[in-house]
Amino acid sequence: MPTFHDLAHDTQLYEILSRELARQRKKLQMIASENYVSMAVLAAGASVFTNKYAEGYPDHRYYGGCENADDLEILTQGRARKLFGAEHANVQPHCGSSANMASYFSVLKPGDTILGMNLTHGGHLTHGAPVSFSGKLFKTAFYGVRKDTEYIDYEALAEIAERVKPQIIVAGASSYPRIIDFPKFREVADRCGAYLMVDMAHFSGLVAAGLFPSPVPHADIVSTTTHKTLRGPRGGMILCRKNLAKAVDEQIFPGIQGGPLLHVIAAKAVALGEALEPEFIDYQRQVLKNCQRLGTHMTDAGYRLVSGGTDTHLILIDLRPSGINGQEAQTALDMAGITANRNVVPFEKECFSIASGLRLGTPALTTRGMIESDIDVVGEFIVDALRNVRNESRLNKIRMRVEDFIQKFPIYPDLKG
Ligand code: DSN
Repeated sequence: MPTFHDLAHDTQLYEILSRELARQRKKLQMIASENYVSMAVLAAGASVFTNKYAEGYPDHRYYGGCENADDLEILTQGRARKLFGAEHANVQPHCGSSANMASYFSVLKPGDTILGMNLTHGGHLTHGAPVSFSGKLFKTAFYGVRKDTEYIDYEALAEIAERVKPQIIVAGASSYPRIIDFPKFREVADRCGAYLMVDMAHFSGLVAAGLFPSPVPHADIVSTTTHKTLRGPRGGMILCRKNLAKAVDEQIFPGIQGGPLLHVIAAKAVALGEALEPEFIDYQRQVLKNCQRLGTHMTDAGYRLVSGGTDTHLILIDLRPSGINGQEAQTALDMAGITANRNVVPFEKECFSIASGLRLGTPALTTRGMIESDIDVVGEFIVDALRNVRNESRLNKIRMRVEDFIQKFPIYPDLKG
């Protein structure tokens, strides 16, 4: 496997990579959409497949020399289908956005209507936000959460769907900490004759482990990224029923992408293989236990969790009662050696760049081997930092304690940087 030392002649790049490795090692990674891949995933991602063009699909390529690329893609598709019980898998999307774009293009015409989750209630940019291609090319309508419970308002969803008659309904979110009722979405979609698409990027690892309801039996199309709870390389994937396979494939290539990133597909194959192992279920169980514990810790310390808790790998803290905003919290945590991201909370007035919430996730810390008792320690660091956002010396002291604590959870011990 190539190592950092193969880069030693490029001192500028070597230095940046070394710093990034050190950052990932010594900070508490709590961005809910990040994880640490295995050495095997890293190795596949750095493999010689990076040299190969393979536009097309297995047995229908536009280049010679694709026999190994074909085997690789067939293997990866098979693992994806098996893991999620899907009829068809396209493993070529470079990212979640291109997976979503191809999903829309396979069943919609420009000007059709997407009904997606409101960005400020936890939805994603590509679910119809005006700044995204999805909001520029399509008409949009949005559902959200109830003000009282902060759970998805399924009644309002049904009413809006009835009124706007969307061609597609998108379920799935980036900062919604609760189980999603896919049969209910299906019912609503059927009633207005819409396709149902589920973007399971955040929780696809939990779905793979059987710990979050699978959208696959209910949705026409399921998109995902591969690098969040699924713990693979950065990339995307689409699962669909057989009747949409051709349309989806044509929209990825030649519709919106050129040559597939075969080295990334190789890394996806490794990650999907890992997700098929029984240990992956244990891992995801621990992700959930850790997140429950983190939620309890924060609630006990007086913080308000959006929807009152979590069923998933993430919690969303409403910071308004504590008198600080999301930007201040994120900056203070960073100084304290904790990486997280600010996030808007439902019905708030702040702009996205300030935000009133803080999103925290446990996938990466769990990969490092942390269990509930470790999460208690992490929770103490977080609370200490949030109570001292303007006290630089206190934040520095917390960072030193974090750096000491995290040494018990080494990551990439064989990588030298
Ligand atoms: N940007 C991702 C996240 O952090 O949730 C979603 O794609």
